Amino acid sequence: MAPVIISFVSDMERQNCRVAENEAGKVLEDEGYYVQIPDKKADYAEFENPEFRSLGNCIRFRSIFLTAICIALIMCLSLLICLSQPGLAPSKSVKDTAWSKQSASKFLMPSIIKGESLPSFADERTSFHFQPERNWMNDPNGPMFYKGYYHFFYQYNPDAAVWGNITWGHSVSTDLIHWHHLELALVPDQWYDVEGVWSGSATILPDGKPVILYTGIGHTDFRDPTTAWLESDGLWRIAIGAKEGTTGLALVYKTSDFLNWTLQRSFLHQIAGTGMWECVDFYPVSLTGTNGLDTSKVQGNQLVKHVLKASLGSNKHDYYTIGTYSTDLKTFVADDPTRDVGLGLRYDYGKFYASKTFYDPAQERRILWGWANESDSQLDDIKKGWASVQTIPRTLVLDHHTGSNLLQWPISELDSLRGDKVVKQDILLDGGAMLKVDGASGAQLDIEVTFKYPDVQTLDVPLEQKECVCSQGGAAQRGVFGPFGLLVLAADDLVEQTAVYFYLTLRPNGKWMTTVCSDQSRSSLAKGIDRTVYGTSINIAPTENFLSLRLIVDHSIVETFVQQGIACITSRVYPTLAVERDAHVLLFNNGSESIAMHTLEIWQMSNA
Ligand code: DQQ
Repeated sequence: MAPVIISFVSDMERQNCRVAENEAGKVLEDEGYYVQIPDKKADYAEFENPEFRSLGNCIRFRSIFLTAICIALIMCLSLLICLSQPGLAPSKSVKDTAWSKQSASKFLMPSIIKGESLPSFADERTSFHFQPERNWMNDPNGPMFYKGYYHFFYQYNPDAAVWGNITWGHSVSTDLIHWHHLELALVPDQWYDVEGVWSGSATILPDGKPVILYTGIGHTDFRDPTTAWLESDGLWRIAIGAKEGTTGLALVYKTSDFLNWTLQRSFLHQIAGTGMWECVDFYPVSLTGTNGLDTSKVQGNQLVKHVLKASLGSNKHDYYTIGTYSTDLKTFVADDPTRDVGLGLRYDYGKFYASKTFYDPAQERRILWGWANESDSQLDDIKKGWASVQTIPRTLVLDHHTGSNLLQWPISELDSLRGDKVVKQDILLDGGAMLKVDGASGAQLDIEVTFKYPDVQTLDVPLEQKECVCSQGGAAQRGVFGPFGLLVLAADDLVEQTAVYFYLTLRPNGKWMTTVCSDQSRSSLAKGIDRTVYGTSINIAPTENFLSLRLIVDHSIVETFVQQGIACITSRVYPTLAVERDAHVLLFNNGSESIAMHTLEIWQMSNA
C-alpha cells in the first residue's frame, strides 16, 4: 500500500504542480533513499517494499478565499523571490545537490556533516528521548501507526545543527521508545519545496492507505495541514493554520478524494490578537471513557468533546481549548471563552512547541508529541552538533473530574526502562529542610513523589495573601507553605540544581492557590543559557489531600507532570558538575511550615 504524499500549494502554483506518482516516485525508487535499513533488516523489511516508497499525487488546491485574506499575495511574492535567485532551482535529492548546498549557505552552516564524529557535550545528549544522531530537529510530523509500526517523522536539517534546508526525517518503532532511524522521508526535490518540506500530518484511510499532507513553499501565513477527519456527508476535512491581520484562525478544506479541494466558507475557529496559528491540531476526546478516539469520531456530540490546539508563532507556546464541534455549522465553539485558544490552557508551561497528536488504534489511545528546543545558545548547538529533542510521547484524555482540561501522562511503555528503585515514605520536611535522597543519584531518572496537602485551614500564622509568580525569585523564595518539592541534577555543593516545587498562597479573594514551578535558573554554571523559571497555577482544592509530581530526568531535559497530568512543565538544563553519578536528588522545603512527604519512588532509567 503506497502512501500518498501531498504538498500544499496555492492556486497560482498549481499549474506547475507535479503529478508525482510516476515522476518523483520513480526518482525515489531509483535513488532508494526513502527507506534504507542499515541493521535489524528483518524487522523493518516491510518498509523496503517499493510500494511504500512511491509518492502520490500533487494536490489541486483551490485557494478561493486566500486572496481575500492576502495570503496569495504573500505567497506570490515569496515565490518570485525564490525563483529569481539563481542557484535555488530545486533538484532531485537533498543529499548531493547544488540546491541543498546553496540553501545551507544561507544559514551560515557549520561543517558538521554526516560521517564526522560528534564533538563533546556528551553529558547533554539524552538517553531515552527521541533524538536523531545529529543536526537540527524541530516539529513532530505525521505520526502514525501503520502496518504494525509506529512511524515518526520530524522537521530535520540533514546538514547542520541550526534550522534550514528542512526535510522530513523518519524513524520507526514498535513501542514508541526504541527507535530505528531510517533515511529521509521527504526532501525538497521540487520547486515548490524551495523553502523546505514543512510540517504536516498523516491520515490513514479506511482501506489502510496513509495520506501524508505537508506544506510546500513557506513564509506565508498559511501552513501545517492537520490529520483529515471524515464526516457523514462523505467528505474529508482538514484544518490549516492561518492569520488575518492579528487574528489567528483555522481554515477548513474539504475533499472526497484528497485531490480536489474546496475551501469551506466558515473558519473552524478564530481568535483576535493571537497571531499566526501554526501546527493546528483538532481531535475528539471521550466524555465517558478513557480510550482515545479516532480523529473521524466527530459524530455523537453527546459522547465527545473536541480539542483545538494552536501553536502561537508569536510566543512559541501551544495552547489548547476544549469545546464542541458543530457538524451542522462546521465550526468549533470553546466551552469557556475565557480559556479559548491562546487565552488559557497550555499543554506544557515550559519548552514545548509545534506539538501533534495521533490516534493509536493498536492501544486505542491518543498520543501527543511535542518538540523541546534547546535553552543554550545557537553556538553551543553548533559545537555539540545537534539541537532539540522530542518529549516523551504522552497519552491524552479528558479530565472527567473537571471536564475542562486534559490529563497528560507518559506512555506506559516508558516504564520498561525503569531499573533500580529507591523508595522513601512519610518524611516530615520542617521549614528550611533539605534532605539528600541516598542511592538515587543519576542523570536518568523517573521520579514520583506525593506530598500531603498541608492543613492550611487551621493554621495559626499570618498568611500570605499574594499571587505567586514563579519567575519572581524561583525556588529561593521563602513562604509559609513552600516552595517545597525536589531538587534534581544537583551538584554536591548545590551550585547546580534544578528545582521543581509547589507554592501555596491565599489569594486576596480568600481562595487557596497552588502554583507549580520548574526553576532552571541555577541548573548550570555554563554561560549563555536561558534561565527562565517556568510554571503555572492550578486548581487544587485543599480537600484533595495530596499534591503529586512525576519527573522524567534525562541529562538535559526535565519533564514534570503535576497532579496526575493536570499540568506539565518541560525544562532544558545543562549541568556541568551535576552529571551522571554526581547528579543528586534532594527533597526541600523552603517555607516556614512543615510539609509531609508521603511517598517517594525513584527509578534509574536505562538507555532506550
Ligand atoms: N515549523 C515548520 C512550519 C511550522 C513551524 C517549519 C512551527 O511548518 O509552522 O520548520 O515550528
